[in-house]
Amino acid sequence: MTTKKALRIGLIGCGFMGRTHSNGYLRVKNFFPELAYQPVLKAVCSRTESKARAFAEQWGYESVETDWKALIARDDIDAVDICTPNDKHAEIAIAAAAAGKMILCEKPLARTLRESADMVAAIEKAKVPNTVWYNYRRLPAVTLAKQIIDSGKLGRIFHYRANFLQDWTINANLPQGGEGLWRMDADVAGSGVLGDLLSHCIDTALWLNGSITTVSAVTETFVKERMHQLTGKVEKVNIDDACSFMCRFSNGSLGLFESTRYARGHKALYTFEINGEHASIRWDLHDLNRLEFFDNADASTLKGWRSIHVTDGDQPYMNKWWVPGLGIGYEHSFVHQVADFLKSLEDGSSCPPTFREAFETQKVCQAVQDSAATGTWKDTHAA
Ligand code: 4PW
Repeated sequence: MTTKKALRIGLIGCGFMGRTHSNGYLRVKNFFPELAYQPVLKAVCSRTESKARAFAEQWGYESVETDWKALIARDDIDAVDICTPNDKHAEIAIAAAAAGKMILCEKPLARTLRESADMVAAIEKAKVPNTVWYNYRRLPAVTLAKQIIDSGKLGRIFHYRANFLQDWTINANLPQGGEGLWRMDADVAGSGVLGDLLSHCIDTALWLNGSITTVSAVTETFVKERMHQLTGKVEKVNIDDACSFMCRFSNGSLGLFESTRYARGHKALYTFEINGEHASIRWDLHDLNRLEFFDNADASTLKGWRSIHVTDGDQPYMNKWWVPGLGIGYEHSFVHQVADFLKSLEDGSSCPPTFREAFETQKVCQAVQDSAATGTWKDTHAA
């Protein structure tokens, strides 16, 4: 007999992100036993019933729906988790908010700034708990970076540098659109690497280093036409295959961001480096339990980059897992986000980034898009 309060989840979409979130819901109770709420996997929704049924069986959902509106209408769902392709985020979130459901929305918030603004308005009108799954914030080493920066150890910050590199779309014969390839279709995704990859870098940067004021960007689409899986025709490719931008932060530091799906040899390399007056920090997703730290206050004979293996119980989230020296992985960032969301329900706090906070990332993305289109610097507040 559990004394926990149930948070009844309705998951919409059962792709890659549906799996990462479901895994988070399933594991949280074992590692965060103190939480008052416990997720109950009530229903999963996919347009294809056989897919929903197979997913429900694999992950333990009690029931299936094939129409997301039916899922939202159910009285036995407390929270709607949006894991659909980006073109459905706004419509579902606005309807779910109107139905009084809590919402956990996969990133990016939406395809456009307009859609994002409507989502923020809907959720704030409904006053329902909400969060956006920018999961990398909740890797222990990234959270430790936040703690170090907030403690003032870096002093004045001069530079923020981030990359997100992949190589899976180099093949010119790869089709666009439809099952598994909607990220290649601008009508569905809204953008290419900007929304898919750089949005992560922007979210982390805003969290660690504060707001971005102006941007100057370039984008490129290396393969101009691809077969569209749904129409069977060769169609123009409208996503950005690569996107780089430089920017100014409101704290006076300069930023440099690059993302591409054409960096041969890189599968998902997310890195950032921050250079301050007194110290620097760098992090690499491929070695995600490690934070590198250079402190100019060290004795001159000992000065050098420290390699901090972030596995100690005193470090963020790590007292929940194994014993010092034993690392955790990508999946745990989602477990942590579930845990933080459940905690926020207990104490009435928010679980960042909320829709309102993720809207700031959308503003930067819009300014980047506008800058690349016009070849001029753009203010993010004008976006
Ligand atoms: O959100 C991103 C995805 O769309 C992920 O963090 C990495 O890049 C892995 O897949 C894509």
